[in-house]
Amino acid sequence: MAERVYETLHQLETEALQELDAITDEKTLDEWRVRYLGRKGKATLAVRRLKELPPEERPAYGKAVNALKERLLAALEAKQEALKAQALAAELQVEAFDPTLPGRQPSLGRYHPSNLVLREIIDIFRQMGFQVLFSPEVETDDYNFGLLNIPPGHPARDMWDTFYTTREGVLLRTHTSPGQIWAMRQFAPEPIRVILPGKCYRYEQVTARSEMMFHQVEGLAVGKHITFADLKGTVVNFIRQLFGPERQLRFRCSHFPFTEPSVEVDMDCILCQGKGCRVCKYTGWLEIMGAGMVHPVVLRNGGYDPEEVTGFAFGMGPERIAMLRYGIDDIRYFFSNDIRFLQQFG
Ligand code: 2NL
Repeated sequence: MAERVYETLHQLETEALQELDAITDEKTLDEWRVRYLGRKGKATLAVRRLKELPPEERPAYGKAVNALKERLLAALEAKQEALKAQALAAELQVEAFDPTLPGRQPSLGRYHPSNLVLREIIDIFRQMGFQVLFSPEVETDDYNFGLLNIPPGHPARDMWDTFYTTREGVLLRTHTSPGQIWAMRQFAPEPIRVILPGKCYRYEQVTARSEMMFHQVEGLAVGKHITFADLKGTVVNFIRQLFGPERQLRFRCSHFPFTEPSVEVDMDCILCQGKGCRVCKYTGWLEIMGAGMVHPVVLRNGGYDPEEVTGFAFGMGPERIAMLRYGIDDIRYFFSNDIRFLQQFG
C-alpha cells in the first residue's frame, strides 16, 4: 500500500520535471505552476492520499510530499530565472546594446557672433555708467522718422528702404534711434546715459555688405554742459577697450538729420596697422561708428529744453565690428543659420 503511494509520488515528480524542462515561455510556465503547485494542483492534492496510509506512516508521507513540493518550487524558480536570462540575452542581441560605451555628449549652444560683440559693447558702456534699454522693433512713422528730424520727403523715408505694415503709419524700425526718443521722454528733464541695442530692418537688396535685418547699438547722453569733448573721450575709451589701447582714431565731418555737428569715427586699420590693405580699401582707416551732438529739435522732441541741456549720441553696427574682428567677409553668414559658421564663435 505505502509502496504504491510513494510510487505515485515519484511518478508525479518525474512527470512534472520533464514537463518543466520542455517549457520555453512564461505563460506555459505559469500553467505548469497552477497544474502542480496551485490550490488544486497535483502536488497539493497528493497530500490527501495520507488517508490511504496507516496512521503511523502518515507523518513520513506528509514530509515526503512537502519535500517534493519544495523541490518543484525550487525547480520553478530556477526555470523563471533561466527564462528571464534568455529574454535579456535575446533583447541584447536585437538591440546590440553596449552598456560600457561612454554616454553621448549633449551639444552645448553658444553665443551668436552678433550677440558676442553686442555683449562686449554693452559691458564697456555699462562700466562708463550707461544704462541698457530696449525698445520696440515695430514703430510708428513719427518715432522712426518725424521726431528724429527726418521730415516727409527726406530720402531716408523713401518706401524702398523701409518695411511698412498694412496699418497706416506703422513700420519696422530702420534704426534703434526711436528708442532714444522713448528714453528721453521717460527720463526728461533728468540727465541720462543710455545705450540701446537691438534689431533693425531695411527693405534692401541683400548683398555681402547689407542684410535686411541687422543689429545696431546706439548711445545717448543728455545733461548740462555735455560737450563734443565728452563725445570724443567716451568714443576713444570705448574703441580702445574693444580693439586695444594702441588704436588711433579720426573724427571726420559727416551728416545725420538728428545730430549737429555730425561725425564719422574711423579707427586705424587693425589688419594692416594703417599701412593700407584690401579691407580698409588702401586708406589705412576703418569706419567704426557715426556720432554727433544731439540736434536741438530732437532734444525738444524728447522733452528737454535745448537751452538748458546738450547731449551726444552715436550709433554702430555689431555685425560690422564682428566682421572686422573675426575677418568675416560676407554679412549674409550671420543670419543664414549655417552651423559650420556659428560653431566658430563663442
Ligand atoms: C551709424 C550712425 C548714429 C545717432 C545714431 C541719435 C539718436 C537720437 C538723437 C541723436 Cl534720438 N542721435 N543717434 C546719432 C549719430 C549717429 O548712428 O552709423 N549707425 C550705424
